[in-house]
Amino acid sequence: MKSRASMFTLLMAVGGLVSTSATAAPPAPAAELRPAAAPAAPSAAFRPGAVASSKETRRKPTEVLPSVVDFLNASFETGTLVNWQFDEGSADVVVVPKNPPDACTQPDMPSDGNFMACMSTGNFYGGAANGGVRTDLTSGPIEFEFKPGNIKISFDVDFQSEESPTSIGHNDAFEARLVTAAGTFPIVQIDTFGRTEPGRGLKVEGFEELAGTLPGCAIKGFRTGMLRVTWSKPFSSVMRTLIARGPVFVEFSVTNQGDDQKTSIACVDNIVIKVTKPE
Ligand SMILES: [Ca+2]
Ligand SMILES: [Ca+2]
Repeated sequence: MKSRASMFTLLMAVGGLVSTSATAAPPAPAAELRPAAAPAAPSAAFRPGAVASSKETRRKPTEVLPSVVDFLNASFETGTLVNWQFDEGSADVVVVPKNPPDACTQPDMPSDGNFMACMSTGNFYGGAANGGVRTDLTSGPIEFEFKPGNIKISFDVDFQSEESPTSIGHNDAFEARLVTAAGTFPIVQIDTFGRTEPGRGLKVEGFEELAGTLPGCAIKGFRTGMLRVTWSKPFSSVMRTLIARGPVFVEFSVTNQGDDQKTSIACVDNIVIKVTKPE
Protein backbone atom coordinates (compact mmCIF):
# COMPACT_ATOMS: atom_id res chain seq x y z
CA MET A 1 0.00 0.00 0.00
CA LYS A 2 2.70 2.37 0.98
CA SER A 3 4.68 1.70 -2.16
CA ARG A 4 1.53 2.24 -4.32
CA ALA A 5 0.87 5.50 -2.57
CA SER A 6 4.42 6.61 -3.17
CA MET A 7 4.11 5.58 -6.85
CA PHE A 8 1.00 7.74 -7.06
CA THR A 9 2.85 10.63 -5.52
CA LEU A 10 5.69 10.07 -7.95
CA LEU A 11 3.32 10.01 -10.96
CA MET A 12 1.67 13.20 -9.75
CA ALA A 13 5.08 14.73 -9.47
CA VAL A 14 6.00 13.63 -13.00
CA GLY A 15 2.66 14.88 -14.26
CA GLY A 16 3.32 18.14 -12.59
CA LEU A 17 6.72 18.26 -14.15
CA VAL A 18 5.31 17.53 -17.59
CA SER A 19 2.62 20.13 -17.34
CA THR A 20 5.15 22.57 -16.01
CA SER A 21 7.49 21.89 -18.91
CA ALA A 22 4.56 22.23 -21.37
CA THR A 23 3.48 25.60 -20.06
CA ALA A 24 7.09 26.58 -19.85
CA ALA A 25 7.35 26.64 -23.64
CA PRO A 26 5.90 30.00 -24.66
CA PRO A 27 7.87 30.69 -27.89
CA ALA A 28 6.01 28.08 -29.98
CA PRO A 29 2.44 29.46 -29.64
CA ALA A 30 3.75 32.93 -30.14
CA ALA A 31 5.34 31.87 -33.44
CA GLU A 32 2.05 30.25 -34.55
CA LEU A 33 0.14 33.44 -33.93
CA ARG A 34 2.40 35.49 -36.12
CA PRO A 35 1.12 34.38 -39.60
CA ALA A 36 -2.50 34.76 -38.51
CA ALA A 37 -1.72 38.30 -37.45
CA ALA A 38 -0.77 39.16 -41.05
CA PRO A 39 -3.67 41.31 -42.40
CA ALA A 40 -4.03 39.78 -45.91
CA ALA A 41 -4.89 36.21 -44.86
CA PRO A 42 -7.90 36.87 -42.57
CA SER A 43 -9.54 39.40 -44.92
CA ALA A 44 -9.33 36.95 -47.87
CA ALA A 45 -10.88 34.20 -45.76
CA PHE A 46 -13.87 36.39 -44.86
CA ARG A 47 -14.67 37.46 -48.43
CA PRO A 48 -17.85 35.68 -49.71
CA GLY A 49 -16.03 34.61 -52.89
CA ALA A 50 -13.33 32.98 -50.87
CA VAL A 51 -15.88 30.98 -48.88
CA ALA A 52 -17.50 29.68 -52.10
CA SER A 53 -14.18 28.58 -53.54
CA SER A 54 -13.26 26.79 -50.35
CA LYS A 55 -16.52 24.82 -50.72
CA GLU A 56 -15.49 23.89 -54.24
CA THR A 57 -12.11 22.64 -53.14
CA ARG A 58 -13.84 20.62 -50.45
CA ARG A 59 -15.99 18.93 -53.14
CA LYS A 60 -13.07 18.11 -55.42
CA PRO A 61 -11.54 15.17 -53.51
CA THR A 62 -14.83 13.22 -53.88
CA GLU A 63 -14.74 13.66 -57.68
CA VAL A 64 -12.93 10.59 -59.01
CA LEU A 65 -11.39 11.33 -62.36
CA PRO A 66 -10.54 8.55 -64.82
CA SER A 67 -6.97 8.14 -65.95
CA VAL A 68 -5.89 6.76 -69.31
CA VAL A 69 -4.01 3.47 -69.09
CA ASP A 70 -0.71 3.65 -70.90
CA PHE A 71 -1.02 0.87 -73.44
CA LEU A 72 1.63 0.45 -76.13
CA ASN A 73 0.36 0.47 -79.74
CA ALA A 74 -3.30 0.81 -78.70
CA SER A 75 -4.06 2.49 -82.03
CA PHE A 76 -1.68 0.40 -84.18
CA GLU A 77 0.32 3.53 -84.96
CA THR A 78 3.58 1.60 -85.03
CA GLY A 79 2.23 0.24 -88.31
CA THR A 80 2.72 -3.23 -86.85
CA LEU A 81 0.98 -5.60 -84.45
CA VAL A 82 3.66 -5.15 -81.79
CA ASN A 83 2.17 -5.66 -78.28
CA TRP A 84 -0.77 -7.58 -79.80
CA GLN A 85 -0.99 -11.36 -79.67
CA PHE A 86 -2.38 -13.79 -82.21
CA ASP A 87 -1.64 -17.30 -83.30
CA GLU A 88 0.54 -16.94 -86.35
CA GLY A 89 -0.48 -19.49 -88.94
CA SER A 90 -4.01 -19.71 -87.62
CA ALA A 91 -5.16 -16.13 -87.80
CA ASP A 92 -5.89 -13.71 -90.61
CA VAL A 93 -5.03 -10.31 -89.19
CA VAL A 94 -3.02 -7.39 -90.59
CA VAL A 95 -2.38 -3.72 -90.01
CA VAL A 96 -4.03 -1.63 -92.73
CA PRO A 97 -2.70 1.86 -93.51
CA LYS A 98 -4.67 5.01 -94.24
CA ASN A 99 -2.83 5.42 -97.52
CA PRO A 100 -3.67 4.10 -100.00
CA PRO A 101 -7.30 4.32 -98.79
CA ASP A 102 -8.73 0.91 -97.89
CA ALA A 103 -11.47 -0.06 -100.35
CA CYS A 104 -13.79 -1.53 -97.70
CA THR A 105 -13.74 0.92 -94.79
CA GLN A 106 -13.98 4.40 -96.32
CA PRO A 107 -14.41 7.14 -95.36
CA ASP A 108 -14.12 6.73 -91.60
CA MET A 109 -11.37 4.24 -90.91
CA PRO A 110 -8.62 4.23 -89.76
CA SER A 111 -10.42 6.50 -87.30
CA ASP A 112 -7.33 7.50 -85.35
CA GLY A 113 -3.99 8.21 -86.97
CA ASN A 114 -2.63 6.29 -89.93
CA PHE A 115 -3.19 2.62 -89.12
CA MET A 116 -5.85 0.15 -87.95
CA ALA A 117 -6.02 -3.62 -87.52
CA CYS A 118 -8.26 -5.75 -89.73
CA MET A 119 -9.12 -9.43 -89.41
CA SER A 120 -11.17 -11.96 -91.32
CA THR A 121 -12.85 -15.31 -90.78
CA GLY A 122 -10.93 -16.73 -93.76
CA ASN A 123 -7.95 -15.55 -95.81
CA PHE A 124 -9.19 -12.13 -96.96
CA TYR A 125 -6.04 -10.40 -95.66
CA GLY A 126 -3.62 -13.02 -96.92
CA GLY A 127 -3.38 -15.09 -93.74
CA ALA A 128 -5.30 -18.16 -92.71
CA ALA A 129 -8.00 -18.10 -90.05
CA ASN A 130 -8.01 -20.85 -87.44
CA GLY A 131 -9.71 -23.82 -89.12
CA GLY A 132 -10.81 -21.40 -91.81
CA VAL A 133 -13.43 -20.06 -89.43
CA ARG A 134 -11.97 -17.85 -86.74
CA THR A 135 -9.40 -15.14 -86.00
CA ASP A 136 -8.56 -13.82 -82.53
CA LEU A 137 -6.51 -10.74 -81.73
CA THR A 138 -5.53 -10.22 -78.10
CA SER A 139 -3.85 -7.21 -76.58
CA GLY A 140 -0.62 -7.40 -74.65
CA PRO A 141 -0.98 -7.43 -70.85
CA ILE A 142 -2.64 -4.26 -69.57
CA GLU A 143 -1.57 -3.18 -66.11
CA PHE A 144 -2.90 -0.51 -63.77
CA GLU A 145 -1.13 1.93 -61.49
CA PHE A 146 -3.76 1.30 -58.82
CA LYS A 147 -6.60 -1.15 -58.16
CA PRO A 148 -9.36 0.37 -60.32
CA GLY A 149 -12.90 0.87 -59.10
CA ASN A 150 -14.10 1.11 -62.70
CA ILE A 151 -12.75 0.37 -66.17
CA LYS A 152 -13.92 2.03 -69.36
CA ILE A 153 -12.92 0.60 -72.73
CA SER A 154 -13.69 2.29 -76.02
CA PHE A 155 -12.77 1.49 -79.61
CA ASP A 156 -13.98 1.92 -83.19
CA VAL A 157 -15.05 -1.04 -85.33
CA ASP A 158 -16.49 -1.66 -88.78
CA PHE A 159 -17.93 -5.16 -89.30
CA GLN A 160 -18.72 -6.49 -92.77
CA SER A 161 -20.03 -9.84 -93.97
CA GLU A 162 -20.91 -11.76 -97.09
CA GLU A 163 -23.64 -13.48 -95.10
CA SER A 164 -27.21 -12.23 -95.45
CA PRO A 165 -28.55 -10.08 -92.64
CA THR A 166 -30.29 -12.12 -89.94
CA SER A 167 -28.65 -15.42 -90.87
CA ILE A 168 -29.63 -18.21 -88.53
CA GLY A 169 -26.94 -20.88 -88.56
CA HIS A 170 -24.55 -18.63 -90.45
CA ASN A 171 -24.58 -15.76 -88.05
CA ASP A 172 -20.95 -14.69 -88.53
CA ALA A 173 -19.88 -12.38 -85.74
CA PHE A 174 -17.42 -9.92 -84.30
CA GLU A 175 -16.95 -9.99 -80.57
CA ALA A 176 -14.93 -7.92 -78.11
CA ARG A 177 -14.11 -9.20 -74.63
CA LEU A 178 -12.23 -8.17 -71.52
CA VAL A 179 -10.23 -11.06 -70.11
CA THR A 180 -9.38 -10.77 -66.41
CA ALA A 181 -8.31 -12.93 -63.49
CA ALA A 182 -11.92 -12.60 -62.31
CA GLY A 183 -13.28 -14.09 -65.53
CA THR A 184 -14.03 -12.92 -69.06
CA PHE A 185 -16.54 -10.17 -69.75
CA PRO A 186 -18.26 -9.87 -73.15
CA ILE A 187 -18.15 -6.23 -74.27
CA VAL A 188 -20.15 -6.31 -77.48
CA GLN A 189 -21.18 -8.69 -80.27
CA ILE A 190 -21.90 -7.52 -83.78
CA ASP A 191 -23.33 -10.03 -86.25
CA THR A 192 -25.84 -10.44 -89.06
CA PHE A 193 -28.57 -9.27 -86.68
CA GLY A 194 -26.83 -6.02 -85.82
CA ARG A 195 -25.14 -5.23 -82.53
CA THR A 196 -25.72 -5.96 -78.86
CA GLU A 197 -28.45 -3.64 -77.62
CA PRO A 198 -26.80 -0.81 -75.65
CA GLY A 199 -27.34 -0.71 -71.88
CA ARG A 200 -25.60 -2.18 -68.82
CA GLY A 201 -22.60 0.05 -69.35
CA LEU A 202 -22.51 -0.43 -73.14
CA LYS A 203 -22.83 2.44 -75.57
CA VAL A 204 -22.65 1.99 -79.36
CA GLU A 205 -22.54 5.19 -81.37
CA GLY A 206 -22.96 5.34 -85.14
CA PHE A 207 -25.20 2.32 -85.70
CA GLU A 208 -28.29 2.95 -87.80
CA GLU A 209 -28.75 -0.12 -89.97
CA LEU A 210 -26.79 -2.69 -91.93
CA ALA A 211 -25.85 -1.13 -95.27
CA GLY A 212 -24.32 -2.53 -98.43
CA THR A 213 -20.56 -2.93 -98.69
CA LEU A 214 -18.64 -0.45 -100.86
CA PRO A 215 -18.44 -1.13 -104.62
CA GLY A 216 -14.65 -1.37 -104.52
CA CYS A 217 -14.61 -3.84 -101.63
CA ALA A 218 -14.09 -7.52 -102.40
CA ILE A 219 -16.57 -8.39 -99.63
CA LYS A 220 -20.01 -8.32 -101.26
CA GLY A 221 -22.62 -8.09 -98.58
CA PHE A 222 -23.41 -5.72 -95.71
CA ARG A 223 -21.42 -3.47 -93.39
CA THR A 224 -22.20 -1.72 -90.12
CA GLY A 225 -20.07 1.32 -90.95
CA MET A 226 -17.80 2.70 -88.26
CA LEU A 227 -19.19 2.24 -84.77
CA ARG A 228 -17.80 3.80 -81.61
CA VAL A 229 -18.14 1.29 -78.79
CA THR A 230 -17.81 2.38 -75.18
CA TRP A 231 -18.13 -0.09 -72.33
CA SER A 232 -17.92 0.72 -68.67
CA LYS A 233 -17.63 -1.83 -65.88
CA PRO A 234 -17.57 -1.11 -62.15
CA PHE A 235 -15.46 -3.46 -60.07
CA SER A 236 -16.75 -4.73 -56.73
CA SER A 237 -14.24 -4.98 -53.90
CA VAL A 238 -13.92 -8.73 -54.52
CA MET A 239 -13.20 -8.15 -58.21
CA ARG A 240 -10.77 -5.39 -57.33
CA THR A 241 -8.85 -7.82 -55.17
CA LEU A 242 -8.75 -10.40 -57.96
CA ILE A 243 -7.91 -7.97 -60.73
CA ALA A 244 -5.68 -5.77 -58.57
CA ARG A 245 -3.16 -4.00 -60.82
CA GLY A 246 -3.72 -6.38 -63.71
CA PRO A 247 -2.86 -7.72 -66.12
CA VAL A 248 -6.10 -7.77 -68.10
CA PHE A 249 -6.45 -8.27 -71.84
CA VAL A 250 -8.73 -6.82 -74.51
CA GLU A 251 -9.64 -9.42 -77.10
CA PHE A 252 -11.29 -9.13 -80.52
CA SER A 253 -12.48 -11.98 -82.68
CA VAL A 254 -14.36 -12.71 -85.89
CA THR A 255 -16.03 -16.08 -86.35
CA ASN A 256 -17.65 -17.98 -89.19
CA GLN A 257 -20.71 -19.80 -87.96
CA GLY A 258 -21.87 -23.01 -89.59
CA ASP A 259 -19.14 -23.41 -92.19
CA ASP A 260 -16.11 -21.65 -93.65
CA GLN A 261 -18.08 -20.14 -96.52
CA LYS A 262 -18.94 -16.45 -96.97
CA THR A 263 -16.26 -14.43 -95.27
CA SER A 264 -16.71 -11.74 -92.61
CA ILE A 265 -14.21 -9.02 -91.71
CA ALA A 266 -13.79 -6.50 -88.92
CA CYS A 267 -11.45 -3.54 -88.64
CA VAL A 268 -10.68 -2.01 -85.23
CA ASP A 269 -8.85 1.14 -84.18
CA ASN A 270 -8.47 3.76 -81.47
CA ILE A 271 -8.61 1.53 -78.41
CA VAL A 272 -8.69 3.68 -75.27
CA ILE A 273 -8.72 2.25 -71.77
CA LYS A 274 -9.48 4.40 -68.76
CA VAL A 275 -9.58 3.40 -65.12
CA THR A 276 -11.01 5.20 -62.14
CA LYS A 277 -9.92 5.01 -58.52
CA PRO A 278 -12.61 3.61 -56.24
CA GLU A 279 -14.67 6.25 -54.41
CA1 LIG B 1 -4.86 4.03 -85.48
CA1 LIG C 1 -19.60 -17.23 -92.98
